Amino acid sequence: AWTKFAPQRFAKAEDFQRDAVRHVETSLARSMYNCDEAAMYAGTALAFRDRLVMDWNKTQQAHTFADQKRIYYLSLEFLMGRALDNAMLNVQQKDVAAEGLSGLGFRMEDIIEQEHDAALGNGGLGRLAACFLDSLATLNYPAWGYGLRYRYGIFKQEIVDGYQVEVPDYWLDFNPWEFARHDVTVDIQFYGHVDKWQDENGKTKCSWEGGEIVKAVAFDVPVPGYGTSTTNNLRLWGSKAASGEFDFQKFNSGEYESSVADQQRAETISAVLYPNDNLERGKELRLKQQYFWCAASLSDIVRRFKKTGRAWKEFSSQTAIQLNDTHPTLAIPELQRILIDIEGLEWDEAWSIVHQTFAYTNHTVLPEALEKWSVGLMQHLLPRHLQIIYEINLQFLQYVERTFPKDRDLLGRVSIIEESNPKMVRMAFLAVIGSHKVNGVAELHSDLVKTTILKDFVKVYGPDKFTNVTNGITPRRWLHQANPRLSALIASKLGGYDFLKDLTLLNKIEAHVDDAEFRKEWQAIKLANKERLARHVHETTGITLNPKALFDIQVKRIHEYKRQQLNIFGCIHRYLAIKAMSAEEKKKVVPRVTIFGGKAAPGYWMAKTVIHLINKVGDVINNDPEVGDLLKVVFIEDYNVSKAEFLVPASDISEHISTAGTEASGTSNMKFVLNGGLIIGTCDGANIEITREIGENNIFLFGNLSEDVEELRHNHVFGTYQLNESLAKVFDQIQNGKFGDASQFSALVNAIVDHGDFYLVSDDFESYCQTQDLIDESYKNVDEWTTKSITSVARMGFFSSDRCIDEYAEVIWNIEPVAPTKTD
Ligand code: 26M
Repeated sequence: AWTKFAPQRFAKAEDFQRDAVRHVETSLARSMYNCDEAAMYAGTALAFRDRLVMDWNKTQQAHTFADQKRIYYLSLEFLMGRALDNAMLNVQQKDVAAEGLSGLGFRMEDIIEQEHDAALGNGGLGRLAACFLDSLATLNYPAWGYGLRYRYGIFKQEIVDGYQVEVPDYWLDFNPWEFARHDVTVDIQFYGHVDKWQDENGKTKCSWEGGEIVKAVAFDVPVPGYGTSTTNNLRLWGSKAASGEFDFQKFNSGEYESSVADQQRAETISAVLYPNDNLERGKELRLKQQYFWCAASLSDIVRRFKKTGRAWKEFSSQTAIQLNDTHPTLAIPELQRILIDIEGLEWDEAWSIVHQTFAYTNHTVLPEALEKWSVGLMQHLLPRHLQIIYEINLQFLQYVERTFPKDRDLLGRVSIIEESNPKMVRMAFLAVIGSHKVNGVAELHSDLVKTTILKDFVKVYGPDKFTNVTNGITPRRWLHQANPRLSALIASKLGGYDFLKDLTLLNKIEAHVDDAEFRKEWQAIKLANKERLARHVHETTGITLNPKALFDIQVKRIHEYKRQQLNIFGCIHRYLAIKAMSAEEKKKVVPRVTIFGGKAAPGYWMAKTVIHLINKVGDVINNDPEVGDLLKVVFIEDYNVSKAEFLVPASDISEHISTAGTEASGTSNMKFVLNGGLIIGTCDGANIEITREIGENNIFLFGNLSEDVEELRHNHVFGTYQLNESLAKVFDQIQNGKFGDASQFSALVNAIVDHGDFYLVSDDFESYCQTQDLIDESYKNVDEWTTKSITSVARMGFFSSDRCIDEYAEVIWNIEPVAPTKTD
């Protein structure tokens, strides 16, 4: 009976207008005579939020009623981007809203632009979590995400004189998408000590006493699926002081200031996202964040389970918890602690529940990214957890010793505790031991996990514990939302938008590859997307781009292993070649625009130097009249999800050129190909599977293979190699001051010339440049290029995050969807 109050689907534009205007006038207390784009954004968001909320409530009720196994995705990062456009498209009402807005005198694009990105993540790992939430809801899985409600997301990047400057990203001024649940709180303990005693049966018991308490407050964000009423929940925890507004004790005794300071200290826990990508630095506040979030989430999950009245032995058949990298590994000893110290289970029974509940996804094999925490710090912050970790380790090592009695070294190699000075807790090992499945994110990566960092664990557990789930991306955001015209063209050939729910249907467009009209529209869409990007570049940098030029894009975090330096050295090489050409020769050159974007971690000097060099090289090339349109080099400031949405559809070529064996998967490679761009890439991460799907004629691969990397590095260390000649000429120019003060770039050059060229830039340079030449040749043949583009898109169905989530559901979680409730 209550459903009659539910907001109705907007049958016509007027229905939407009525709700949006009502929100502007009542929720915002603004007159429509004084309604700017920001206010209209708010009204629109609130009108759609009303709809989402009804579906969300019904979904949660239905999931409680179904009482099936749930999946909890624990991630310190959710790189959600904007929500409004996605919400309108997922409930399939964007057209109605666009008509309504236009009737009120607004343009849809301008309204969408008002929204601040939710940038609670660094890069690939955080965006993957966001794609997974979209797929989980779309596929009707009963799933919750758990994360932290950072007050500051990833910093905003400004480029000043060619240098990166970091500016805080305060994003919570107006956020209509979150609901503060001030009644859903958890007390989180830190520090203190462990008391040990005998209970009435003579059993030894432990309890964690003293220390300090911080309160976790839940903030819930609705996650709508596409074309379904299922709306899942993303729960983000914010921290605040435990005693509420003030510690009255302190307040009354005149310690006003210290009471305020306590409060601020508590709020610091969820204040800021650590801006490192693939680098671990061992900061105490980061460990506090991790425990705060794990403990709050686990308490919430256990509370929900206990409400069902089921026995503990059913916990792992009702609950799957996925660990997004090792960041939530403390959830393992935390659940064990809850079960034995608080719920009174025996160790063995508790441990079998824990181990059946968790699964761990590894996202990197880079040694500097593997999490380790000093035993001293853990002892101080989480004394009971350290004890439990030691006990887990003891039992594990006893098992290893029994099973492999002759291999004494093995014990030291697999121990959770690294016997270094100081001693360290190896989080990846704890995650492996506490999980029933471990997966990598692309085939090559999953193999490398098994043969390098977790080799000994394959010996201990056998190979079946380790598996691969190749990453995917949501076609809703990365095709339909980012490239509506391409999505519409595909729909026109496929007789509708079913492909957005089953991306393998894309293969049906291959039948139209020779259809002249279709090809013409395909090309026109790419050109229009490039024109839009060119407008953005002109407005933000003053640089004029020729939209007919070959657009070459590399956007991702700046990191030595991703080798933006290879790309910029390649640009210099191309520039030198153009400078040496006659007027006749220049006529044959394919004009090219090379676009970079990405953030460097604030403390990563080498990465910041790469950004500086890109900007300086751009200054020289873009202002050289002898070059003109033949080459432009552009750095896009503050690359983020929203910028990706217009960059990805505008590329002819994108670069995925990591040293083989270093990029676990990559996901932007999938986004670019899905939008009709071709790629230049190494045999690394998901590039390999993309090649297998689309065919090797449709991708430009180059460079050394992963299996040869070790030996090549050896050659550098022992001086048995020669710096590539073309690269040497590039370095000459840099060192001559062609791009400004040479000393600024010496570290970058020396890393290659003097310090072993760890990422093998020199070894791959020749092959990289040759492949770029091949790309130019291929681009000249418009027909051939268009065929490659269409064929590639047709074969990208495999890379939907829906396929990926279905694999997790079947192989790792053993969970089934819940039928959605009817809408309206
Ligand atoms: C560590 C310590 C302190 C602060 C942050 C970190 C940290 C943050 C992110 C460490 C690693 C982080 O992410 C690793 C990552 O993003 N890996 C990427 O995961 C993607 C999704 O699976 C893959 O596609 C990328 O190849 C992989 O680099």
